[in-house]
Amino acid sequence: MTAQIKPDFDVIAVGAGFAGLYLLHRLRGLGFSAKVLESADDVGGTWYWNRYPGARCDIQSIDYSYSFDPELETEWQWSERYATQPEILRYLEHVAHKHDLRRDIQFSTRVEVAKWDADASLWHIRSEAGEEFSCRFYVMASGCLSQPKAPEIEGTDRFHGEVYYTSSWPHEGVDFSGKRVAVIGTGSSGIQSIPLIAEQAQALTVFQRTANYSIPAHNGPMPTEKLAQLEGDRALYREAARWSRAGVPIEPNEEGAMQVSAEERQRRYEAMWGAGELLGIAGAFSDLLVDPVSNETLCEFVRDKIRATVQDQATAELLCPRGHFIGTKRPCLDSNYYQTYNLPHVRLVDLREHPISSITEQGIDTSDETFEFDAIVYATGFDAMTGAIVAVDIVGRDDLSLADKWANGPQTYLGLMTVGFPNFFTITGPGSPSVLSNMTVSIEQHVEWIGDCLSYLSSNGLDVIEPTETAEAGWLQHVNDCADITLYPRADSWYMGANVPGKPRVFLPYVGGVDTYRGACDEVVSRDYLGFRLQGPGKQQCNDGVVRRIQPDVALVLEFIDSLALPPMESLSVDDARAFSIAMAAERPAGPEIGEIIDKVLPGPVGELCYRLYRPDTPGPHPIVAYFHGGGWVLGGADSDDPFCRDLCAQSDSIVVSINYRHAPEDKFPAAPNDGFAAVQWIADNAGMLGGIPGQLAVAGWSAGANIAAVVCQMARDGGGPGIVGQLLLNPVTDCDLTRQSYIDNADGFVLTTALMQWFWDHYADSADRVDPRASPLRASDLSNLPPALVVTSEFDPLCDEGIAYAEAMSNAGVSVRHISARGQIHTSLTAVGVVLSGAPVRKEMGAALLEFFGTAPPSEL
Ligand code: NA7
Repeated sequence: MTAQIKPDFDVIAVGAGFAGLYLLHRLRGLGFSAKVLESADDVGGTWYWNRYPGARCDIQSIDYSYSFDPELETEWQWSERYATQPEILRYLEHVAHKHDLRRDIQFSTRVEVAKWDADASLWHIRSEAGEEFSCRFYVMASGCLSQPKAPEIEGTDRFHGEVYYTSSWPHEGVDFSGKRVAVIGTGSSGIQSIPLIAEQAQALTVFQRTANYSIPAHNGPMPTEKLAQLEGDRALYREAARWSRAGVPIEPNEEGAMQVSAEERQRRYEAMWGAGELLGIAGAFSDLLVDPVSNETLCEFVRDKIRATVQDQATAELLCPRGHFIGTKRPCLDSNYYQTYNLPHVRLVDLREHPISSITEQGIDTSDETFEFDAIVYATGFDAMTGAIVAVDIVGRDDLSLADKWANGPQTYLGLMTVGFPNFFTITGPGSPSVLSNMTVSIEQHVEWIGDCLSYLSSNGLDVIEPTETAEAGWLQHVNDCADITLYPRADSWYMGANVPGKPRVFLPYVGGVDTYRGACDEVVSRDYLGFRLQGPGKQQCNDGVVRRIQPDVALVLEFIDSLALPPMESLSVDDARAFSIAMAAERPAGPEIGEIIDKVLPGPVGELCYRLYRPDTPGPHPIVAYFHGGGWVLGGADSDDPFCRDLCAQSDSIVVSINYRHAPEDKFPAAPNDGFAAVQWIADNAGMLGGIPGQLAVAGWSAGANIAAVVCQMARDGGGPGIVGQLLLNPVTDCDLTRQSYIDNADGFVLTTALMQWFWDHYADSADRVDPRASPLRASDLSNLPPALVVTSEFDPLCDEGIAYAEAMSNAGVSVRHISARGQIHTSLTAVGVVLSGAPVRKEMGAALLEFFGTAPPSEL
């Protein structure tokens, strides 16, 4: 129920930085009354507080600018490629002045409490000074890196000298001339300030806990080429930024680091080093943030640069980052950072070797040394992303406190709203691209989304909005799915909350990309605010649901396939379909290296059958997996499933024998299961010769191949052997009934279509044959006494339901069955080794299941 009590303001926002200023301007333009409350005594946010020497943005000024005001774009000229803090602050002051924003900003006002009033449908806000306000909508525009983290060092209050925090630097500046100075912390703030402090100080000692990767900014005048690009067509440039991966228009690189020669890699890294752009680091190759081996090549490149720059090699080695992948902690952009250590009065202290035991009256004691200083500078970072938000006591529905709700990590829908806190928005909140993007682009997107949302509510007689639990849980899952395929979660970074003791270890921003994210936000709106509950006097609307259910890397594959605008496979001739599937297969990564691969033939029921044997790189003999490839009984062969077979071989430490059974329409049903059964019998009889362990035989297959595997198990049971210890059925075809719900829900758009499945059946078996249990194993009258099974189904697969039905039917018949439902996967994605990384955990489980069938412990390296 909502009530129509008029609050003081339509909107109150906290923070007068980039976000709050634009929000105020936007809301005014839309006709809302808005007030910004700001704890500082002027505008600027981050750029108001962080006035330390050397403070600059690490995104180029051209990009780190507002785009909403075309006039501003031309009237403001940046003097440098990477603007200094004073210049960025002047820019924000100019914007505030130009749009007369200060009249609606109340400075020196720190918000202490915000409480939702469910009866009146409004927020009550109270400042630290006890001033009270009310508003319909409450927005935290408080920045992602604005809540300084305590240094967490014993004795900080004992020091008698000067103490400075980079995050709240004195406005009048500091003169370090003739002083002995300590800097604690080597993140961006430390790395930017150290060279300038060293220029003044009599002696500078840097206390480093974790060495960070830094690349030279090569700062200077505005780059003419980039300027020309922007000025050529500003609207186009800004639009490209909005739909880019990180909020800066850069062509993504599709090549992996190990796909090029060592010389080419070096050439690209040198170019990146010369370009001096943070986004260029991750962009040098497509896989730097997902593949440890690729990433390490760049880590070592940077370490070599450090070694070449820093003369004292012991210091150089201490400055070489180790233990985290480059990019997984925010890398830095510097001017003369490493060179500073060549100055005779600059010293580096390694806190890993000798931690600080305490700050003393005179200086700093480490575990092995006593230092005396005149000044200590703390560059120790922030309680990022959530710190500033929960610093306000925000109380939502039913007295729920946001700090309590987020105690185990923030839960948001789109990083914009959170369940239980109606009409409360966060700009660049956790779960949005925020700190992994050019902030100005992400800020503008959020401000505009919120503005549009409030306009929608008001023009539809609605005044309360809150996400649903389903939508929020789905988004959190998606945020984690995106993070989990990257190297980010492995680092102890502030992205993970790891820099603040006791903070839950969760990945805070959204790594799926600015473009993908904007697409999701737009889609939510176009689907009637999907996942939001909207209410107004006497009315409400809710289209509940989850906006991104598919795994992020699967979505990329689908996007790529879409971009090819291919004809549907079922419209092709069999020959063309085969040629096409061979061409597609040739483009994939090869799969892992294994011990040996042999192509040979075995005797089939009517002539020889080709097989490919994959042998692990471990001493044999090994158990054997007889494998049947996918392809709807019509397409495929050893090559089509080669990367998957290599992976299965490596994961299960077993020999995999991929059997090339006869294909339809040349050889229709029951040629395939007959070949399969004969091949499995032959493998069982010849296990020793193949290097296998007699009696240790499992069958496996994917799709139509899993159909054959399932049928072979039934034939072996009924034909008195051979003994099969387990069956691995990946997305199996188990029945000819194409009316199950998954055929309807996933009919189109997920590679294997219902129409294509129909096409396969039409080539494979006549109508009368399709109900034969050797074609539709689900129809067997008896499913008991079959080998233990692992059945894997994929959520977005037309075959999903029949796989589940087969697992259930076998289980009901007393067979030991495990079923894995692969969330967000499609029919083809789990076999896409090296492409769909989100499938890796399921592939690992498949390998583990085979090991279990064989009663073997997993090899130690798995
Ligand atoms: P960061 O990047 O969080 O860096 C903080 C640094 O301070 C980092 O090197 C920390 O080491 C170090 N630190 C923190 N606490 C301690 C204690 N107790 N003892 C020793 N060293 C400590 O913050 P910044 O302000 O530099 O940069 C924040 C972001 O602003 C930056 O990423 C840009 O996006 C802009 P640790 O790594 O935790 O071992």
